[in-house]
Amino acid sequence: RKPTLAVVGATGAVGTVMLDILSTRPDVWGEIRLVASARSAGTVLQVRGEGVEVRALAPGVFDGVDVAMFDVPDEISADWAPVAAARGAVVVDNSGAFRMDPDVPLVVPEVNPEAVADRPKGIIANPNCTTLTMMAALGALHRRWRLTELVVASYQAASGAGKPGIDRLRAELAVVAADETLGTTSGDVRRAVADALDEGVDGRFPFGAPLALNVVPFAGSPKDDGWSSEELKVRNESRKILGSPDLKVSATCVRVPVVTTHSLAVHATFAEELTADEARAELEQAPTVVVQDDPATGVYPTPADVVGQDPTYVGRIRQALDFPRTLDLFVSGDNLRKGAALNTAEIAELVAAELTGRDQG
Ligand code: 2RA
Repeated sequence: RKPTLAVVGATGAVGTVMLDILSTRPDVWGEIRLVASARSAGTVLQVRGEGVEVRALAPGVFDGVDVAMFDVPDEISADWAPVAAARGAVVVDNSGAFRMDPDVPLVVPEVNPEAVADRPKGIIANPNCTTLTMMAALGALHRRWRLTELVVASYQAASGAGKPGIDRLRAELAVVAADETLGTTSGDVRRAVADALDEGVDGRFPFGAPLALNVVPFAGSPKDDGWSSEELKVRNESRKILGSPDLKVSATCVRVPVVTTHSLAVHATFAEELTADEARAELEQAPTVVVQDDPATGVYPTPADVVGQDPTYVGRIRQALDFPRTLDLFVSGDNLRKGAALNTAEIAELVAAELTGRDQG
């Protein structure tokens, strides 16, 4: 029997990509149930070429479900993932609610697939998209040279904030495209966006400042000592996924006016000396990593090219001039695919293989 899958949060930005992924990957699922808030119940969405009616989130929707993928806000996962698990589903959760719970594995299939099996709560967590964007590449390098220090700056797309984030960026872009004088004097973009969109009073812009014609050196919510939630997630989650509790990590998370695809500038230090050529060769062997690295001819990853693709793209691989065990590199990955839906689907497929094997055994 093929396992039954529930997709909770089927109508969101990640949920929409998930339905596409489920329609194009090898089909390991029997029934696929779509679940969302009561507001979306009754909507019919296409998955695997068929219309499926969305059900309202309620305990009964998990009856008979083998695997439940959640892509909903933290507080909804916190309440409902245990409900699904109690009814017998293995939950793969893409919220931040359980990622650092010691009884919940945090899984990137290229790095720590074995962790899937150790899930005392019946819940497996999917990492934050910013961390995930670099994990396939860093995992490959870590296996060979052991990562000891990681300094990153992120370039995060608007869709990290879901559909509202995409809508907001497009609305701001429409405002600035209409006036070619904008971007020439201090505060002109801020005033134009605030006036046109009527909600951007100082300090209340959804991204903290206008995102069109701008970059915003903050992503996530404020935490102690000036850090953002995103920056702390990069640190904590990288340590957990790589199994390196002492890994030194420092991150600066920045929002850029890109619709989808996060990038990171990575400064990674290893226990062993390595050259850029050795690292490039290692990354070329990694099945889900694509190396695009010939800057002299303009070959490097950019979000506009990477969006919609499954692999992690890596370029600008350099040996840091003053640091013999350190590489500098640039990574781009679609934050809705590998950064969210795809990694969740891959984890769910590992569970499906385990359940199917158990049935056969
Ligand atoms: C963001 N990483 O980019 C977050 C979403 N999970 O906003």
